[in-house]
Formats: sequence, structure tokens, C-alpha cells
Amino acid sequence: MTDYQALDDEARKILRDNDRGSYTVPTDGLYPYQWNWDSAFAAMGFAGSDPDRAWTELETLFSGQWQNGMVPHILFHKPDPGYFPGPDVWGCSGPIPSSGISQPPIAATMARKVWEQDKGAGHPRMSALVPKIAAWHRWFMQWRTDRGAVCITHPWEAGRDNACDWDGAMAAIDPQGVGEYTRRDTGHVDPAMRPTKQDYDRYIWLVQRGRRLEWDEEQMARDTPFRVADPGMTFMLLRATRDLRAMAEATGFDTDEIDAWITRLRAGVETLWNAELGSYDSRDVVNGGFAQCVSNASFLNWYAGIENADMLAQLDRVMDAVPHGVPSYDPEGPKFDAKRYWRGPTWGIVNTLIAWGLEDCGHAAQAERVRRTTRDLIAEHGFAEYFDPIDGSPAGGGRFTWTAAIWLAWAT
Ligand code: 9YW
Repeated sequence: MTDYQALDDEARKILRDNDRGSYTVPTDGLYPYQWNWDSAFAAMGFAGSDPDRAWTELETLFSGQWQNGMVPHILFHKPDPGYFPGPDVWGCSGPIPSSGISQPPIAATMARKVWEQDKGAGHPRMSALVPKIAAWHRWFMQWRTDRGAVCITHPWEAGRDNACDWDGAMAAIDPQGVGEYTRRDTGHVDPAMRPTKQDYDRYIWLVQRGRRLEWDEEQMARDTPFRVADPGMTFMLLRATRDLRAMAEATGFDTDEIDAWITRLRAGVETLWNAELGSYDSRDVVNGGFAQCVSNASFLNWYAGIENADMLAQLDRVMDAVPHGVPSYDPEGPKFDAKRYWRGPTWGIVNTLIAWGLEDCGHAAQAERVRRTTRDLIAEHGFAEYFDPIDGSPAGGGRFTWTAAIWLAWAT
């Protein structure tokens, strides 16, 4: 018999232990700073029991917002030698030491969820966030769109570091001259579960390039080898922009510009349909080719309010192929690797977003299947960063904030 009460208590304890006062770290050791979309999930996790703390989480995230609207993927509030690359490598000059790229824009969606649970006292805090979120979305629309689809300029920006989606674009980078560096991630977890040295050389090469160009978006966009339009980012920004619109309307903030973004993003989604694959797919903006990847991000169309019968068939297929949730890459595809991070494992957080979308679009049975398999995984194997979709074994970091958050807010 599963003791749900004990698991709820454990999830709350993980949030408390990872809480650094005004922000939450993803997990102690491996990720000692504030990560953007992890923090949005943390806010959702706090919302049920402590809405005040949930708002603080989001406010702290936006305290690192750059003048151009960008909200960084990592805020380095306090130096910590346990993570590489730290602030000295990024060389950024925002209000808080930070990375120079962004991350999946789910903060608006989570802010709306917090607000829905805290409409009275939370209203002014939501109102104060709306213009900041709008500035961030405006930055995406200005600097990160291609034909309306959202592009990433670094694999870390997608939140799906080593996904097969980026293989083609990564191969176009020649990381000559990147120099010597010491990784820290492989000291915390098994290297077989992490991105490879070839990946890391290119990650660092891209960071060095951004730094050399002083993180100037216009210059960085010129002659870049790496620019990929990502279904995950596009669906998440579309959904978040709809949530922003709902909050803007409730506070009297102008919605015309937001409506124009929604129209453009909706058109961008069409450019990510790979008819040959029968799936939403990443598109290399530099060479125009599709990645030929059915990933867990491909299934975020319902989350963005977009119906698609082919994707429903794809979802049944991949979920029939593995017992534990939605794998991050097609288990019948040639590159599937059950343990290597974003190349096969199942991620509870992405499952959550997929299931919310399925439910909103009336696919209750599929939503329930995603929820049940994710809940059972966590109940049996703990609050791991992610899981092997074949044998369910926990992988990556343990005692993970976002896994605890989805447990409390959605999985049970
Ligand atoms: C990195 C913190 C982050 C997540 C990303 C995940 C990983 C590694 O960990 O990134 O060094 O940034 O891929 O989605 O936000 O949990």
C-alpha cells in the first residue's frame, strides 16, 4: 500500500530543504542556484500551502530581469564552486550575476495558477508581475522568433540540454579553442547519464561566443551556427502568452500587443509540423532542415490549446512502447537512450504540462494515463530529477524540487 501522506510530507520537506529563503534550488549539490523554469514549478509547489512564498519565488526570479526584458536561465545569487560554468565564465552584467540566455517561459502560466489560488491577497503581486512578464515575452518575440516559431540560441535555453533535436545544429559547431575546463556535474552524478564531452565543448563554445559579443542580441544573431526553432519553446510561450493575456485583462494592462503575439506564435507552430515524420519537430533555422525527432516537447501542442489527431496517435504509440510516462525521445527511434538525460528518459515536469494540455482539450483518458504513470513512478522510485522510462529507475539528481512540486500540485 502506498503511503501518500508520507510522500506528501517528504515532498514538502524537499521544498523546504531546497528553499534558500527567497528562491529554491533545483537540488542541493548538483544545481546550487536559481534556475528559471525550475523556480516556476517551485512556485506552483508552494502555492497550495504558502501562496506568499510562491509569489516571492517568482518575484525573486524577475529581480534578475535584464534591461532588455530577458529573464536569465540561472541567477547566481551566491557563489558556489559546485557548479560549472559559473558567473565568471558567463561574464554578464544584469542586476544579479546570471547566465546570458533564457529558459522555457512557463512563469506566466505558473503565476496564473498561483493567482487562481490566491485571488485576494495575491492580486497586487500578480499585477506587479504582469508588465515584467510582458517585457520578457516581448524580448522572445523580438529576438527569438523565426516565422513565428520560438528559437533557441543554446541547447540550455530549451531546458532540454542534450536532446536529439539539436544534434544537427551542434555538429555544425567547431569547438576549436574552447580550452581546458573542469566539469562539476559528472562529480555529482554518473557520467553515463549526462551530456557527453563533445556536447559540453559546444555548450562552452557558445557561452564564450556570447560573452565575446557582450551578449548583444543583434550581434549574436549574425552568422551564428546554432539557431533552432523548438516546438517546446513555441508551445510553452504560446500557452504562457494566453495566460499573460488573462492576467493582463484582469488588471487593465493593454492586450492588443499580446493578441498580436498569440497570432504570430500560432502561425509559427505550423512551421514546426514535419509532415514526413507526422509530428511537431525542431527546425534548424540555419539550414532549414527538420531534426526528425518525436520528443516529449512535440506533445505540448494541447498545452498550447492546439488539437492534432496525428499527435494523439503518436502519443498512444510511444506510451505503448514504454511503461513509464512520456519518454523524452521516441523509444522506437534510432537515438533512444533510456538513461541519458533528454535522449530517452521520462521527465515528470514535461509529463505534467502534457497532461494539463490533454485534459484541457478533453482527452481525459490520455491525461489520466500520463498522470497515473508519473504518480506511480514517483511513489515507487522517489523524487528523482528524471526516470528511465523502461525500468522506472530514478536518475540524475535526487530530492528534486520540481518533482516534489508536481507531486503536490498535480500527480496525486
Ligand atoms: C544546466 C536545473 C536544470 C534544468 C534543465 C536541465 C538541467 C543543466 O538542469 O540543466 O546545467 O543548466 O536540463 O532543464 O532547468 O534543474
